[in-house]
Amino acid sequence: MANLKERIDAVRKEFDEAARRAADAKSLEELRTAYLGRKRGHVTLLFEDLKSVPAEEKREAGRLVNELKQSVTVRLDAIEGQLSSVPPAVSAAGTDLTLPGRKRYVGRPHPLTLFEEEIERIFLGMGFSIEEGPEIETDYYNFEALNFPPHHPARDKWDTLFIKGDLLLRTHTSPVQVRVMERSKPPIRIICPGRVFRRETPDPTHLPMFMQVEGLVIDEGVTFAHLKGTLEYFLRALFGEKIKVRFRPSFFPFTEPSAEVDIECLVCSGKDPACRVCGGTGWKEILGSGMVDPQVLKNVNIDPEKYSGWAFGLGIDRTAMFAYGIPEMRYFYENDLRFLRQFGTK
Ligand code: 2NL
Repeated sequence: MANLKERIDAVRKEFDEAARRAADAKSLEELRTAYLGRKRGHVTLLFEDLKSVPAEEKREAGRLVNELKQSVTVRLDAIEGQLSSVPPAVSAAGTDLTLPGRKRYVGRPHPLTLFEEEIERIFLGMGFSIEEGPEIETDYYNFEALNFPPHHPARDKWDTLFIKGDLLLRTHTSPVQVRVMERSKPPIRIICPGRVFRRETPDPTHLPMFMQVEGLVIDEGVTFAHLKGTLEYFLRALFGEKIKVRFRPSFFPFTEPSAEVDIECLVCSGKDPACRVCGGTGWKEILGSGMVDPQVLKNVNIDPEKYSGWAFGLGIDRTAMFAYGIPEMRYFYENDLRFLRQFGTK
């Protein structure tokens, strides 16, 4: 009997230690089998040993073994309850499962891309096609073909970064139009969107790199009336049917006559003499345009006696700033998601 008591105590001690290490369902099940298993469980075997205990001590010995079985069962059930009700805060791999998940953000087009596509949609609807070309150009395509003689002071307004020899960063997308005129026959109806570069000190409305779209129409019998009608239609499609549009005489080396086109100030409608956007004039310049200079047509072997055309140029960044009421051109290029997320579909 003393022998059996010692073994009961030893089994209890071993079980207590093993129970402290049982951390998952698998080790719990192994523990249950090891102690309560029908044939070879440590507790089960103690019941076998009862048979050899003298009759007068059987009662007390039976009580002790039953008590052990009871406490082992209760402890195993308690561990099982804990494992199923409270998920561990830190998984086996060391991940803290109580932390909030990481949200995935869906990308969307850049606001300048959206605005460019809006402009493209309007011109595509009028039968124009879209052309692209290199950002690194030669002096010929960027200046000479467009009627800027070498060293002419008119080039100062379009100063840029020269790369090597006569390679430079294009100051407008006109060289794309020159290339199209060289390789195709009228009628031509194209727009050329893209990145352009100029020597500028950055400020809220100027950057040395920005986006431009130019357009060109060449055919027989094309007049200034076509220029006016098409650009008015475009501006109404972009800014709304009711917008007021005006044409002012201007000068560009590659068009004659030339005109700048203004729309009424969307911010103050001409009512604020101190308006930051229009300077109190009530008008905002949106684009430059004109009839293609006959010399430019000659340069690309199009006969100016037979054909005529008109062209325009518009800054995508500055027009998008005006359309959306953005005070800083740099916002477009800082990649701050708080700014970018405000545009396009949610
Ligand atoms: C402006 C003015 C303009 C053009 C661009 C052009 C292109 C060829 C021939 C003739 Cl190939 N003209 N482009 C014409 C007038 C104005 O842009 O202020 N842009 C922001």
